[in-house]
Amino acid sequence: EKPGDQAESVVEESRPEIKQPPLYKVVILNDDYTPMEFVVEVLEVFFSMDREKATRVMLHVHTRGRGVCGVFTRDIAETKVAQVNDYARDHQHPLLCTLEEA
Ligand code: TYC
Repeated sequence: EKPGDQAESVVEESRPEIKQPPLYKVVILNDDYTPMEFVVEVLEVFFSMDREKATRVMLHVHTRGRGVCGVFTRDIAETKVAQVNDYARDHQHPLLCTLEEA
């Protein structure tokens, strides 16, 4: 063994690992009682939608029963769901948000 052989034998091209974290959809559900205006406000405040998009998503949920508010990593999705559900409860509205694998 020549000097340097051992060190050389363990040198490998390092391939940067690109690990994509699993993503989760935050889904908002329709109900008969939550005011449309409240849902629009929730979409604006918690999902940074402008009024036009928030209104479109709210009407989609109203007519189709459910709709995607956004796609996030697990921690962010869980936080959004908790924030929306807490905010709705605080205002005595039955609005519900859930999390789903993307
Ligand atoms: N269906 C409700 C109403 O008629 C409005 C609504 C829309 C409620 C979307 C929840 O996620 C929802 N007032």
